[in-house]
Amino acid sequence: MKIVLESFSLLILIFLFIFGLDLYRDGITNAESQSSKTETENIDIKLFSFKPDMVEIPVGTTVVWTNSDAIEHSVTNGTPDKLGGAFDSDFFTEGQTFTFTFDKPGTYPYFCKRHNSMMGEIKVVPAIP
Ligand SMILES: [Cu+2]
Repeated sequence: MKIVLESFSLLILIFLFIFGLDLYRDGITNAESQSSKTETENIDIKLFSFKPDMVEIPVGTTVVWTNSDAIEHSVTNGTPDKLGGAFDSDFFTEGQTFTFTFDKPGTYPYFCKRHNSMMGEIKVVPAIP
């Protein structure tokens, strides 16, 4: 009888341990996915292109461009024919970043002033309550 009771309590302990661990993991995953979606968006500049080149973000998001090319690029709002004027990083080089926070919904095309074939677009949508 004693052995049966002991194995039973051991089973409960194992069950609680596994279940508790899962809840703990879920909590961490949720916190991570929320913060990365609502606060910052990272764009890599590599091999003369913006990766990803099309991004949709909720209003208030900060976008961080990181130059991974050993050459200077810019992140300039608008198109080579018509500047947008909302942001312009000017030239920055390998390892440097440019950061901009989008406070107004809208579509923001951008390009590199030195390599006009480099183009991207930020679509800013109203925040989801
Ligand atoms: Cu460039």
